[in-house]
Amino acid sequence: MTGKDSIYATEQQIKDFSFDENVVEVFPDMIQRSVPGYATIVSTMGKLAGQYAQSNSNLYDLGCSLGAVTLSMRRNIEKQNCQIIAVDNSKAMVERCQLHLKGFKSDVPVNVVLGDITELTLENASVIALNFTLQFIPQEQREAVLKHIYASLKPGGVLLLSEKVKGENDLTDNLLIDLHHDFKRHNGYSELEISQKRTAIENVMRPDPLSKHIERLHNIGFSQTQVWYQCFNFCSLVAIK
Ligand code: GEK
Repeated sequence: MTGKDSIYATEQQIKDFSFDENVVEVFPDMIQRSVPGYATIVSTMGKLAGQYAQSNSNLYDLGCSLGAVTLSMRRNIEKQNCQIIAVDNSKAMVERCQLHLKGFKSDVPVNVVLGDITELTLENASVIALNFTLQFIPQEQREAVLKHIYASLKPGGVLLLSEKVKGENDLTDNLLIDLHHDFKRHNGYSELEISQKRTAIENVMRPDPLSKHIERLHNIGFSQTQVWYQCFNFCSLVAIK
C-alpha cells in the first residue's frame, strides 16, 4: 500500500528532487494531486496504444514509475504477439513497479527494465509512451532521445508524449503556474508544500514550451502531431510516424 504525500509538509533544507524510496511510497497520491487530468491521460494513452499497436511489435513505457501507463496499455492491446517494455532509471521505482504489475493478470508479456532512456536501445516499436518523463531529461539531450524514438518506430507507429510545458512568454507562463498552484491548493497542498516542492524540482525538471515540442517533433520527421489534452501547463500529444 502507498500513502499520502506529505514529503514537503514540514519546513526543511531543500535538496534536489529525486525518485527515491520516500517518493515511491507516496507516488500515486503525489501524481494524482499534482497533475491535472492524470487519470484521464493514463486511460487515454491506453486507448491510443490499443489503436496503434501493431502485431509482432514492442510497446515501450519510458519513465514508467509504478507502471500506470503499462497497465493501461496492456488492458487495451488486442493485436497478436506484442510485448511491453517498461523502463525507469530509479531502482526504487522499478522494484515497486515489478511488484505492482504482479497483482494484475494478462496475456501480454511485460519486461520491466532498470535503465536510462538516454542510453537505451529501442527497436521494432509500434507505440512509445513518455508520460511526463522527457521533462526530466537534460534539455540538450531531448532531441537525440526523440530521434532515436523516431528511428525505432515502425511506419504508422506513434509517440505518446505528455509533458509539463512552459508558457510561451513570461506573462502566460505565470498565468499557467498560478492556475496549477490553485489546483494543488484545492487538492490539499499547503503554501509551504507548494513552494518547497517548486524549489526541489526546479533544477531537475525544465519544461519546454509546447511550440518547441511541436516544432522539434516536426523537424525530426513525425508526419502528424496532435495535442489531444491540455489543462493549465500539462499537455499530452500524439505524434505519428
Ligand atoms: C506515470 N510515467 O505514472 N531514464 C529513465 N527513467 C527516467 C529518467 C531517465 N533518464 N529520468 C527520469 N526518469 C509515469 C510518471 S514520473 C513523472 C513518470 C513525475 C523517471 C523517474 O525515475 C520517474 O519514475 C519518471 O521518469 C517520471 O505515468 O513524477 O512528474
